[in-house]
Amino acid sequence: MIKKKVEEALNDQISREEQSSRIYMAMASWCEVKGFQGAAQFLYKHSDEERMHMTKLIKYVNDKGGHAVLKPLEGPDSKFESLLNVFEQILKHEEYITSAINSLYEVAFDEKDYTTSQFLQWYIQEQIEEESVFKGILDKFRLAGNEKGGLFHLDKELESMAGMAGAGA
Ligand code: OFO
Repeated sequence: MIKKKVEEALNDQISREEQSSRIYMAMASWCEVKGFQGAAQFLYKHSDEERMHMTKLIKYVNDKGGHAVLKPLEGPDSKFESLLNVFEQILKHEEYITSAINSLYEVAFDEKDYTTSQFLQWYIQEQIEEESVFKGILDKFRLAGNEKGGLFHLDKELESMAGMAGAGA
């Protein structure tokens, strides 16, 4: 049976993953109406991946004898200054998620819940990969900023990343 403290910390992370999914869905929608079709596809896919992160946690909590509970969430922003601003916000958000996952790992470890610590390894690895993907995209923005049609090419590249297995994971 999972300890209450660990269950509560996991439930908080379920909310964060659900909120991540909503944030990226709202960003995808903004990109779509602004004509950034590649970025929209990339972010719709990323939103789906966050939902998968949420579902994986829900199933884990329930499987361990706890009860995964969904909480009310704030509405995400729906307007952005620019495409660059969208991706800057994503990296900031992912850095916040990384620190939340690290704190969650500490709770499980301190409670001597080594099964949950082991389960969370997947999320720790996932955060390393996500931060690296988004840092890479921001590097491309820096390069594209000086080129004519740079944003158009970047949007095309995001479209092809959306089509690759594991892109934006
Ligand atoms: Fe962005 O990885 Fe889950 O939250």
